[in-house]
Formats: sequence, C-alpha cells, structure tokens
Amino acid sequence: MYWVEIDNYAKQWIKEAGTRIKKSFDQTLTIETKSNANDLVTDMDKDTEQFFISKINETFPEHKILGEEGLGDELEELKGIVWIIDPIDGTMNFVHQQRNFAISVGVYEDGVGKIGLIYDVVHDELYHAIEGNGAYMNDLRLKPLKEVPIEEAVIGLNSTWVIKNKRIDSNLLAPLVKAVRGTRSYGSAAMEMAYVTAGRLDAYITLRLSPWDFAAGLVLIKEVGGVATTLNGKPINLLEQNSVFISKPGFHQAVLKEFLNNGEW
Ligand code: 2AM
Ligand code: CA
Ligand code: CA
Ligand code: CA
Repeated sequence: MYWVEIDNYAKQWIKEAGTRIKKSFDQTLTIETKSNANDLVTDMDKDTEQFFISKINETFPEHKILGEEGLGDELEELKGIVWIIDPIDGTMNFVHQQRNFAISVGVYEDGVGKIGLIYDVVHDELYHAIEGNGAYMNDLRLKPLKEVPIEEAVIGLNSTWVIKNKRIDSNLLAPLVKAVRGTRSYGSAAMEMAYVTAGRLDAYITLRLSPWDFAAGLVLIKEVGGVATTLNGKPINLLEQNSVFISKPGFHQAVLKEFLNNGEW
C-alpha cells in the first residue's frame, strides 16, 4: 500500500537524521538568531532539513516540501503530496540541553493529513501514525484518550502566555492555570503534541505556531480521538501561523465554554 511505503521511507530517514543530530553533540555548533534574540537556528537545523529534501527529491520527485528553514518549496496551496518538516523542533533545548527536542514530519495529500511522525531523538521514542490506522509510540499502540476532569488535568503551557505579551490578554489563561492540577512547559511543540497523544499531558495550549510545528501532531492526535483547534475553537489552517489548543475531547469542550467564552475573546 502506497502510504505504508512512504511511511517506511519516512521512518528510516527520521531515524537516520536523529543519528546525525546525536553525532553533532560533540561538535561546535554555529548558532544564529532569526526573528529575535531568543529565536535560534543552528547549522544542524539546516543540515537536517537539507537531508530530508535530498532523500525526498531522490525517491519521490513529484512530492513537495514545506520546511521551517525554507530550503524546500514555497507553497501557497497544499495540492498533491506535501511533506511538512520541522528538522529540529525545540532548537533552544537542542542548544542548551542537548535533549527535549524532536524531528517532526507530516505528510499531507491535498491538505489531508496522511502520515505523522514525531521523533524524540535522545529518548529514541518515535511517535507515528498513518491516517485511520491508530497511533503508536515505537511498537506500542497508543490507547484512545480517556476523559479527565479539569481539576485533575496536567496541561502543557509556556509561561509566556500568562505574562504581558502581544497575542493574548495575560489574564485570560490565569484562571485555567489555577483550576488545573498542574502546568508543564517542555519547549518543543511537537513533543508536547506527542505527549497529549500518548496521554502524558491532558492538553497543550500555545498562541503561536507554524505549520511545521503542528503538521505531524495533528495526524497523531486524531488517531487517539483528541481534538485540535485554535484557541478560539476554529479549525487550524495548515498554511498559516495559528494558536493551538489540542486536548482530550471533553476537556477541550469544557475549557472553551468555562474559560474561553466559547472562543470569543
Ligand atoms: P522551534 O524550536 O522549531 O523554533 C518553543 O516554545 C516552541 O515553539 C518550539 O516548538 C518552537 O519551535 C516553537 N516556536 C514557534 N515559533 C517560534 C518562534 N518565533 N520563536 C521561538 N520558538 C518558536
Ligand atoms: Ca525555529
Ligand atoms: Ca518548531
Ligand atoms: Ca525548528
């Protein structure tokens, strides 16, 4: 079957890319900044993206590629088969901690998510899914998500979104932070989406992500019955920056209603 074949290649390449990244740990990194002083990119981000592009072009020349570092194609639509790649998600962690980063690869056909792969390189945990066939962490099939009451929920949320910032009134999420059991911030959106899929987090909320941050995670979460929308409860647009609220279904509904004014904020 077609998607199984593509998935097999993608898994092989993501593991190979992970090995290359691990090998770079004892080499000196070239670190540059992008939109601001804390928005980092290294030669390994670009190198890894180029690695995928070469493999894909060689094996599937008709496929298109959208990557964070911009070495792939410039796309205005998602027609045909498109690989959406974040070569290193959590670059700051990669630079500072040499852990808690992931490679994220989503494969879409005419805008529909077909394959989702998130690889936690250091822990050697590969979260993977083909649409309609369930989600896995390595060989373990991930279970459908169970409901959680708000007061027992542990959610992924960066403290950026509860202090003064330009995207959201810092007071909006404070009552939710108070109501849940705990908040966590791992610094890798892809990993946090994988954690929601695996039931390690009950939800993940963020105000600013790009297609490569969530392309794979959206495929994964669907397979375990999770819900993903913007923080206004609207569909996520695969070609734009979005806020993202991904969680267990009952929790999603309850939080939108009780804490987010049904998305009208
Ligand atoms: P990145 O490491 O691939 O840039 C950090 O909280 C998370 O947000 C990471 O997944 C990071 O992805 C993502 N992110 C998205 N846009 C960002 C930006 N402009 N600056 C820093 N991190 C960003
Ligand atoms: Ca980045
Ligand atoms: Ca990213
Ligand atoms: Ca990245």
